[in-house]
Amino acid sequence: MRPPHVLPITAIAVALCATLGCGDDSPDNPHATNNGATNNGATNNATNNGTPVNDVNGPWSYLLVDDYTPVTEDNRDPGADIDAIGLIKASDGSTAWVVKVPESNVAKVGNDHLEVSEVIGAPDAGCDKRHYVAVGGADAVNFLVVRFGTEVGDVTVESGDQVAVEEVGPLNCPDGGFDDEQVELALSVSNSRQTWIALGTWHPGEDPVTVP
Ligand SMILES: [Ca+2]
Ligand SMILES: [Ca+2]
Repeated sequence: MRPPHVLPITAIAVALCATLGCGDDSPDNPHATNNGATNNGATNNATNNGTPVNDVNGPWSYLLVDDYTPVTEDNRDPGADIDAIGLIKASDGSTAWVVKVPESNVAKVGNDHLEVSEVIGAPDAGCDKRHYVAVGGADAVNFLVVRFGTEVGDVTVESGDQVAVEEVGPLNCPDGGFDDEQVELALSVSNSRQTWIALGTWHPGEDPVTVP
């Protein structure tokens, strides 16, 4: 069974800790580390280079996109095919795009679109069938951790903002676009990248996910 590696901030997380191996920063599952011992409700004691950070309350620096898409066989674009991710700011309606992908795990075998930097910037895939990353789907723990920004600097995720994933599957192109899996993504935010706060799931065609 796929581990529930993004957990709400509850006592359940403490109980699950022993099972999930909290504190294990192994590359293939780096975000499965909800360290219950450090989640004291409103006062979150997770640290980043020794500096206390607060994961429970925003603003948050990082967005985690977990790919739960069931993958079909012989697929050269396994899982979600993400062109871009926009952060629509509640403050002024502007959109910040991804500027960094500090952490990821993307399916490598048989994947024609495994370059994670393709998610950086405004949408540019169009009908070209390129300039996106095929994350890999639910066959493994496949994910992207991203930061948003503008030419001015980094932009944080705040309550009321909306996260808009640009997924290229159902493109309306002259050749009919291309078939895609039943894409499902789970979105979470964090500052420490050790504890993740779940925002909810998103499927193509749905409205952007609003940050609570
Ligand atoms: Ca796909
Ligand atoms: Ca792109």
